[in-house]
Amino acid sequence: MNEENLPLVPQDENESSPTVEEILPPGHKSGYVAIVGRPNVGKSTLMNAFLGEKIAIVTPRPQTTRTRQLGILTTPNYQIVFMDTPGIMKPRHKLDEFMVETAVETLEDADVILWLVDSSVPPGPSDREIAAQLSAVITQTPVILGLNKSDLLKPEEVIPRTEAYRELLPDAKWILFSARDGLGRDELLQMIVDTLPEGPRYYPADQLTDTYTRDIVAELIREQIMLQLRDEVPYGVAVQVDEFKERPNGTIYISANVFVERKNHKRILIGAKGAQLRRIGIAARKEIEAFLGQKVFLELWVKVVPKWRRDEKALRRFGYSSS
Ligand SMILES: Nc1nc2c(ncn2[C@@H]2O[C@H](COP(=O)(O)OP(=O)(O)O)[C@@H](O)[C@H]2O)c(=O)[nH]1
Ligand SMILES: [Mg+2]
Repeated sequence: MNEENLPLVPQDENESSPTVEEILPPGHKSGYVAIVGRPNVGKSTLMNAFLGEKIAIVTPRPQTTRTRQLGILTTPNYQIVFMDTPGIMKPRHKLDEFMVETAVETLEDADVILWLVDSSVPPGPSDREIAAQLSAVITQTPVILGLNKSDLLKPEEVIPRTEAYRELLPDAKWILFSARDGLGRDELLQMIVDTLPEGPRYYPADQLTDTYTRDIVAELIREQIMLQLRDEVPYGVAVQVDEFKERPNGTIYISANVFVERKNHKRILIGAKGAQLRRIGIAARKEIEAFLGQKVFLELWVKVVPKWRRDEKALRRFGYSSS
């Protein structure tokens, strides 16, 4: 723990003291930062890197993130509430619509918008569309253009690529950085802090997210499914944890349902003699144990819900609905 993360008010260990008034330094800054951009530019990677914890799942596949997820970074001088969002793209079904709506609504709640792009490739049509949307809000909400994946850029590409993106939104502050390597990341964080308004802490200093532990566990299972299954199958998967119990020996027993859209997807997920599901379960269990810091016993049940991505009721049940 570095000095910056030390609690400001020394806490008496024997006393949980919610009544103690928080003393914040003068000029304390705070606010909501929406991380937006097309799928796969590194939004979730960056949020996890800022928090130093894996709150949001990350895979090389587009459209991994489905809901808005908070990541709260508290230091003595500021509190940033990052809002990781699904990528903005053309919707093909109700789940996509929900994902895009989520991302767009998040813009309205933001004090600062962090627009991420993948600097290793030239701007594409979705980057242009997002830029057009942002140019309508930049007069009210400051936008920072974060050119991510600088580690993949050749030196001679730096200037033309940077200019190609900057042209899309000339009024935005910008920075080239790498979420993965960390180059430029601290400078980006400083840029965000400089842009934030003065304000109070919105969340307790030790709170990292508002997502329930069991929902993060479900996401960690879905992450392994995204990583281990090919083609379309993982996009039709939803995961729900339905039992989460600590046993007397300290092991956590978790039972989760994995919903798929078709019978043949269920067969693929389970694999020959259950081998595929077992691999997914083992990998997910390791991730969950790292996250919880406890031993985990994980059971997965695969169930078919035909066409759930187009079904309002099923979407609500799986938490992919705003109403
Ligand atoms: N080379 C490189 N890859 C990155 C960087 N940031 C993210 N990635 C990779 O890009 C892919 C998508 O990342 P993710 O955070 O899921 O993107 P999101 O869809 O925008 O949330 C993953 O494979 C990441 O490991 C970076 O700075 N450099
Ligand atoms: Mg993501």
